Amino acid sequence: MCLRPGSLLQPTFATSAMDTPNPTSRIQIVQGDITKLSVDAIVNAANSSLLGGGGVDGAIHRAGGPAILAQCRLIRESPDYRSGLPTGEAVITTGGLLPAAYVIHTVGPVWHGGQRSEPELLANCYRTSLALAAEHQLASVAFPGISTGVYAYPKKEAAAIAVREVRQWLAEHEFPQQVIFVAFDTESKRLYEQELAK
Ligand code: AR6
Repeated sequence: MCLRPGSLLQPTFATSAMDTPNPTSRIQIVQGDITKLSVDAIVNAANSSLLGGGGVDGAIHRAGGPAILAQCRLIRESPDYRSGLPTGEAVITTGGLLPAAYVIHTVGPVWHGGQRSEPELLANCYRTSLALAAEHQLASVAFPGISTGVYAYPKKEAAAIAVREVRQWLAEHEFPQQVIFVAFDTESKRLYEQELAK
């Protein structure tokens, strides 16, 4: 499914979580700008400062307005996050002016060749984000390719981890009911499709 510029994605929920034994039926792939998605939460590939940056982080803060940054600043003031959000963890804020109600901010690993626990840390991003979505009983959550831009994680390996973790989560949990992988380019879309076909 492609998103036209300016269009909003309205995922359809043809089935409920409880009558879909196959978790793959609760996963969708779309190509486009994640900030346009009308879902319960979009996930942000943030940095540990939580104070914004480039890539999808910049796009989310631009489109969502200052309410998101204000809540990120409050989170940073809490004792747990004084020195930033650790890699692999996740926090939730309002979606501000976005069509999405919430933004789940997670910090992916910087790719250093794969020997610095990058796969485990990336898997943690998906699990902690999904856990927050479940805690808030969110029906639909959209993920960008965490770490696959500025942080240089190889896209194929990242897609494999993303699909594996989401499938496993959905097989064991009712929430979120629907997960959307958002590919920013056709290459990423193809990689998600290949992984989902396995
Ligand atoms: N919608 C969907 N996907 C997007 C969008 C968008 N609007 N924009 C970019 N992508 P990146 P990272 C894709 O660099 O690698 C920031 O400065 C992009 O093509 O945004 O985790 C943060 O503040 C890529 O596949 O995140 C951190 O400092 C994916 O989103 C750092 O970058 C992630 O690319 C995080 O780096």
